[in-house]
Amino acid sequence: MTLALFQMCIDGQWVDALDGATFESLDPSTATPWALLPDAGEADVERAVQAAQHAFDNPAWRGLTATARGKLLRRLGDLISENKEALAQLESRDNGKLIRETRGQVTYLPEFFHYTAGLADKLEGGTLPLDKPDLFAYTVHEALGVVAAIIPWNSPLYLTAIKLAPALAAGNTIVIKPSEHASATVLELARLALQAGIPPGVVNVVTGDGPRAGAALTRHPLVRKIAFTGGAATARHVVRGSAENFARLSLELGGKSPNIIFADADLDSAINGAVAGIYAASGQSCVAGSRLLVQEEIYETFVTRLIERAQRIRIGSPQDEASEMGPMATAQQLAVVERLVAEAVAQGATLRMGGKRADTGSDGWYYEPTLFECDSQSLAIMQQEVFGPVAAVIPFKDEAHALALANDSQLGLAAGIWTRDLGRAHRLARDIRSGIIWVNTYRAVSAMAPIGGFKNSGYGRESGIDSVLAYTELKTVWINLSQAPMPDPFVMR
Ligand code: TXE
Repeated sequence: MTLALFQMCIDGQWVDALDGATFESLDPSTATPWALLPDAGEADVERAVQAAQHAFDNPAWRGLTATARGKLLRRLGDLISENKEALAQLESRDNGKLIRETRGQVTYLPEFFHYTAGLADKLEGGTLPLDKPDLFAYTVHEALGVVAAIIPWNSPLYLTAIKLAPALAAGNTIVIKPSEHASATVLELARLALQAGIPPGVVNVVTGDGPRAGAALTRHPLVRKIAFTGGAATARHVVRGSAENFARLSLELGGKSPNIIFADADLDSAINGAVAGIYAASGQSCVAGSRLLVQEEIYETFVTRLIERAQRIRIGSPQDEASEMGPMATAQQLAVVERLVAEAVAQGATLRMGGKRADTGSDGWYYEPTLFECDSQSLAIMQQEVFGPVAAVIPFKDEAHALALANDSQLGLAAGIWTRDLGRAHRLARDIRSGIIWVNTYRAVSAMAPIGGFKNSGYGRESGIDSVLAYTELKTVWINLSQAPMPDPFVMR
C-alpha cells in the first residue's frame, strides 16, 4: 500500500528532516503502516525554535494589536469549521478514535479559537495604588516568547487547540511536537494557521520521537514555556529538561478518577455515565472514570446492569459510524493494558468481564471492555492509570466512606458524583481533591471551563478565562512623578 507522505512545518515551509530521516505511522485498526513522516533531530528542533524566535521578534507578528491577533484566531476557528469533516476523518485514521467522536470533537474545536480570540484584547494590566506619592506604577501582561507544546496521541487536535489558542492570543510563537503515533491532524492545523494569515514561523510543528525531538525542545534555551500533556514518567523528563533554562511549565498527566454512584442516583443515567467514563474512547482519556465506587445497596444491581450494557458495546472499525469502541491507539498502549490486567488478576482482583483482546477479524489493537471487582483500594488496578477500557469497581457504605475512597489516590484530575441529594453533591464537590467534578454527568468539556489536575495529575490549567494569562509575563513599570532630584542613592526608595 502506498503511504501518505507528510512534511513538517517550520517557518511557514513544508520540510523534511535535515538528515532525511523518516518514520512510519501505523493505522491502529489494521496495525499496518499508513503514513511516512519526517523524524526530526536536534538540528530540526533548532531550526524550528530559531524560526519561532525570529517570528516573535518580527513586527509582522509582534507589531499586531491584540485585536488583530484575535481576528486571526477567529479566522483559524472558521477554517477548522470549513474543514471539519476532513480533519475528523484524518484523526480517526491516525489514532483510531471513532469517527463519531472525532466528528464531535472537531465540530466543537472552533469554539476554543473563537472564545480565546475574544480574550486576546482583554488582558488588562493594573494601575497600582502605591503608598509612595511621588511614584506611579502600572502592570502589563506581555508574551513570554517561544512556547513548546508537547502533545500525546489520544486527542491531538483538542489537546493542541487548548495550548495553541491561548499561546497565540497572548502574542507568543510556538513549536508543537505532536506524538509520533498521531501527528497528521496537528500538521493540518499548522496548514490552516498559515491559510488564516498567521505569519510564517509563528506556528511550527516538528514531528518525531519523544526522547530525541521532544527532549531537545524541552532543553532549548529559547523556549520560555512548555505545555505538556502525557504520562507521568515522560513528565519527569520534561521537568528536568525545563530546569536547564527555567522554562515555565504546565503539566496534565491523566488520573485515576473516581465515578461515585449513590443508591439514590438515577441508575440508567449512572450506568451510561460509567460507560461514558471508561469505555468511550476505549478508556484512552485523561479523565477516564476508571474507579467505580458504588453504594452497597445497589452494588449487585449496578454491576449486573453495567456488564449487560458493556457487553452490547459494538467494537469495530473506527471509521464505521456504528462502532462504539475502536482500537487502542498504539501497540505499546495495548501491551500496557495487557500487563496491568495480568497483574490485577495475579493480585487477586476478580475479573468480571473482558480481560482480553477483542476478536474483530482484523489485526487491529482492539481490547474488550473489562471490569474488575476489588475489595481493597490497595490493589494496583485501583491506583494506577491503565489508559484503556478497564474499570475497577468497589462497594462503599456511606458518604464518608465514599469520600475516603475517592481521595485515596496520588492522582486528582476528575471525579463523577451520581446522586439526587443536592447537599451531598456540593459537600463532595467541595471535599474531593480533584481539578474537575462532574455531578450527574461525565466527560463534559467547554472552552470556558478550566481543565487540570490536583496532586500528581499535574499543575496549571488549560481552557477558561485565565488560560491566556498562563502564557504571559507580568511586567511592573515605575514612573517618577517628582521634579525633585533623585534622593539618597544608598537608601531603597
Ligand atoms: O505518552 P508520553 P505514552 C499516560 C497513559 C499512558 C502513559 C504513557 O497512562 O499509558 O501516559 O503514554 C513526548 N521529552 N498518558 O508513552 O510518552 C511524546 O513523543 C519530551 C496520559 O504514549 O507521555 C509525545 O509527544 N517529550 C495522557 C508526548 O511526550 C517526550 C495522554 C506524550 O507521550 C519525551 C497520553 C521526552 N523525553 C498518555 N518522551 C493524558 N494526560 O491525557 C516522550 N515525549
